[in-house]
Amino acid sequence: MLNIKVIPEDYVQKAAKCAQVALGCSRAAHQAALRGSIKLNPQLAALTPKVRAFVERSAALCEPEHVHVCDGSEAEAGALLHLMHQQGTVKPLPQYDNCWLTRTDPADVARVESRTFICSEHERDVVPIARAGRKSALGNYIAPHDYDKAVADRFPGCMRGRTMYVIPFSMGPVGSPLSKIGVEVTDSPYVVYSMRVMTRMGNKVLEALRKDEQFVRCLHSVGRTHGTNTAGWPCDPQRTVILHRPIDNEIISYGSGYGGNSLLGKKCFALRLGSVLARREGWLAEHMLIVGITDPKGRKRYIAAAFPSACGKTNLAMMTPTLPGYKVECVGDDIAWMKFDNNGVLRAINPENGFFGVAPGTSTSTNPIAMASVFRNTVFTNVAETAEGGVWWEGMGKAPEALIDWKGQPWDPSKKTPAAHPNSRFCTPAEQCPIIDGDWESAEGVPISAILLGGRRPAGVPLVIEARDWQHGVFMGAAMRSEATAAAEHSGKVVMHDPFAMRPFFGYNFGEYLRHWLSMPQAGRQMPKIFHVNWFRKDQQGKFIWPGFGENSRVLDWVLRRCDDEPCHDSTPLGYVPAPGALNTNGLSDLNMNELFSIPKDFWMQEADAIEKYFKEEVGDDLPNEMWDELNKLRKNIQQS
Ligand code: OXD
Ligand code: MN
Repeated sequence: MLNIKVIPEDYVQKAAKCAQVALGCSRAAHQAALRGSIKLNPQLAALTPKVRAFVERSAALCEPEHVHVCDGSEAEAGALLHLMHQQGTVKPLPQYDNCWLTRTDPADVARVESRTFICSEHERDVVPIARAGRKSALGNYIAPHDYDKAVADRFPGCMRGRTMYVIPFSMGPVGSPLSKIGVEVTDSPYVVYSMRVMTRMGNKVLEALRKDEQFVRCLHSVGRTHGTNTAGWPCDPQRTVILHRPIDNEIISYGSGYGGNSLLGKKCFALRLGSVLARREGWLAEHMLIVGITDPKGRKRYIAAAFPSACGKTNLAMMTPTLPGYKVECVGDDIAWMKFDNNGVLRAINPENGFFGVAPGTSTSTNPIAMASVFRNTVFTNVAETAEGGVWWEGMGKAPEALIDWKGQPWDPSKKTPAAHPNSRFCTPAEQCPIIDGDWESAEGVPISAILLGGRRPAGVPLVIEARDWQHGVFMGAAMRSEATAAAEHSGKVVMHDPFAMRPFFGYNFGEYLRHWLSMPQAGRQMPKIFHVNWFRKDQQGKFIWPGFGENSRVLDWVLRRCDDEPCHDSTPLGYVPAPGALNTNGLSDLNMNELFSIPKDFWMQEADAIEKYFKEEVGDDLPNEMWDELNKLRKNIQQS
């Protein structure tokens, strides 16, 4: 749980009062707190009353030197870059057009799941009831009292001497009925600049707020600096905490400037709070890419796909298909908000406006489209720098002679440390993607025909399996597992359970999440088919069996044919797989189809045991019975095979 510092009682009381002032006290009280303490920017007068009250309360708590309301303009973005350059946060990359390099503090390089909490009155709102005596690791709960204390311990005066930026932002196209608005206040110009890429922000959102004043309050500070790169990257890694209080539409993040910890529209809003809103309002907020696929007959369909962080979502979202006649267009690479429309069609929007993609592994052969997107108007974080003022990362191609590594030191390949951090990123406007879909900003969203689930499974799991029906698909999602990646603080090649690729992002009890998914089929709705895919199976020698990347279009071809109900499948104990010859493998040599699709009985008996253990230990009484029914079916099918 939270490591709350022991501090003198009178300080706690003072700070708690201050926090109360900041987070929902009466107007009179916060005005009293403000009196004489900070200079207020005249821009504040233009804010709607609720936004202004939030900004003023935040300012009273954090005591910034200045408050700046972001308009989202080019001029503002230029000024931010200039300031960050002066402060040593970014440096220009002269080899490209308007590209910048940031090196973070080495202690602030990824999402910190262990310090990310959801607050609610009852623990069970957030964490499933696990087997007696064990605490479920699904969902990190914080009680309201500890939440307030965590804020009181960290925020009072934390922005002294800094500017507090106010970022009005929209998740989704401004004005779409599927979009939602947030306001993030932050003391990090890097966050402002990145939010301008990752969301729609500025005056147009303030305008929208004048019509509907509802918004999610996001408070962020990099904290009173205790990092090592204090000039360029202020942060307070020892005391980092990321808090969500869904009942109040509130996110509060302290101590980290990195990605999902600080760009609060992304994981915090679009997934954690989003999943709560989605359940309340009857839609789905998911960790999924969205892609449009046109087949050789010219028919276009869209699919959404859930893979855990750093498992190739961006690659699939921007795939260059090798199958002749196919065309792929990108709607989004990380998050999907999906809702059934009045005609029963599931429609999806990408709530984001940019790509915050993992750089290592991206190359002209793995993802030429990303490579064609990222060398303009991009902030690179923690990649290596070349002598010519360019960037490099592992997997991009041959390493240039002289490199500066992500820590700013000359890189010595003999030391075997990576030149770029494994979770180094590019932050790039989506509109720069050469295959961005014509409808990527469509207000009503794009129609979803199929949902793919998957992960990194080196052993036992076939290339593609179609769920027999929706309930079976929900079970597949609940049972998802994947090798850990560098996107969060986990290390090693351990295979982790990651249901629906949402394990770090559930905003409420996972058992209830499953019930919500199970409630989706309703009269008049056209349910998308659900598939599980695994591009990462290895042979006895540890080599990938399937070539992946553009060749995954062969799997998409089969998926779309199944969406047309073409009888090109065989039934197996796990679900449907391509019938012999149905997966188009023309031109692929040395492909061991038997190994790719084998269903080893011992492996699957163990897998069923692991799923049972996980369900019992992590979800317990909150698991819907339908999931036990599906597990029993799986066991029976495997036993009889
Ligand atoms: C991401 C993640 O940054 O999933 O998208 O960690
Ligand atoms: Mn992600």
